[in-house]
Amino acid sequence: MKATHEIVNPPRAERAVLVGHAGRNGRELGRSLEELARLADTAGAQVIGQMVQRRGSIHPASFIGRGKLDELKGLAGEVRADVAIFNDDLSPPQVRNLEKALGLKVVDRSELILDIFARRARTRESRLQVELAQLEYTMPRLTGLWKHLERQAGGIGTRGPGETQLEVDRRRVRERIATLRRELQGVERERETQRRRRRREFRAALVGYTNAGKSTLFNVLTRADVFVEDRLFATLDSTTRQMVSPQRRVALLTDTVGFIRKLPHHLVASFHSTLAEATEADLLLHVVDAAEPDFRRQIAAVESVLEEILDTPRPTVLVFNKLDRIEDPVSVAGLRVEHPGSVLVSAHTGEGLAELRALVWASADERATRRAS
Ligand SMILES: Nc1nc2c(ncn2[C@@H]2O[C@H](COP(=O)(O)OP(=O)(O)OP(=O)(O)O)[C@@H](O)[C@H]2O)c(=O)[nH]1
Ligand SMILES: [Mg+2]
Repeated sequence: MKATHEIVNPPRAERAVLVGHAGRNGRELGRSLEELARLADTAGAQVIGQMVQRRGSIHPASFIGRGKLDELKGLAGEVRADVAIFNDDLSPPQVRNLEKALGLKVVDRSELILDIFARRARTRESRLQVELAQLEYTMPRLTGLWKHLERQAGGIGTRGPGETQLEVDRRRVRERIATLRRELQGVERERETQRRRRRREFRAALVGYTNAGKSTLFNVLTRADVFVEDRLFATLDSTTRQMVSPQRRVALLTDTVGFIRKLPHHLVASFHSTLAEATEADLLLHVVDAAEPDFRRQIAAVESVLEEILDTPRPTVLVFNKLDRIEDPVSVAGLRVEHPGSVLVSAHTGEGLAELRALVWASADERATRRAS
């Protein structure tokens, strides 16, 4: 019999419940959960519920306490959730225990960020970097599972098929990690050669929190056409272009991957070659979304990643972007007072860009003078 109609199942977004732990500061958690919701959305999930543990210490076995666990199970059932996304990083046994108790997939913040990076990786280099970070994050989980089974088994005749499979998995992951490291070393060598060639030119790099407007500024400053989107982690690869002054002077400008609070350490490590473009620049332009109420904490998060990746501190200028979205002139004046030496711009209206350009050329002059003397 011929089918008279075709049933098409559009890929359904995963239904997600967010779980946060308040620690001391409730307001901070609110902002952090908003960000988690944006991350979940970027990863293609639909956020349909949220639960917060306000008090109490972290439960070693299940992260949240017994009562909250029951509450979460109830909520997840009610809203028909597919996945629970935790705002904090969980240990491998915690994930296992939670999945078992809830009957749901459980994902932590680092895994979510890694997943977004994996979806967004386009070039060979970023794909290798993301896969390496993912495997390194997964590895201890496999190990954890293995130990857990080992303990359960024990005694004669315990070399069962399950156990062997895990051993195989673990070896495969290790082998793949080794291959990825080797391939990345090759890519890194290529980049290093490229960078050495550029060493004579003055180099500035745009760094900053994800969605601050780095790529937009990059496009305006270099007349390039880099992908811009109102989503987190639009950029994963660094791009370098020339910036040319009216006097035909040339500097190199690099657009880089954005940072975020609690950026998984493995990602920072495996994006080393991409970030090297930024860390070797003569000048860092730290772009801040001035319209974001939480911008101070975002600045701090970026500074802490920079500290992790820089051998020596670099000359850095704060660039407050999206000035067009701030209506209150008082808060603009406040920014100037709070951060002397910063530049206030709008990549959209062009306001302040002349000042930003002048600052780059002044910094280039300074370097030229230093080198001449
Ligand atoms: N209103 C306003 N929006 C801006 C401005 N600059 C950038 N945006 C918007 O902010 C969003 C993020 O811009 P991007 O340039 O992709 O930000 P990014 O810092 O490169 O982000 P990642 O690549 O994710 O790190 C986009 O929707 C831009 O259109 C600005 O000056 N004013
Ligand atoms: Mg970008």
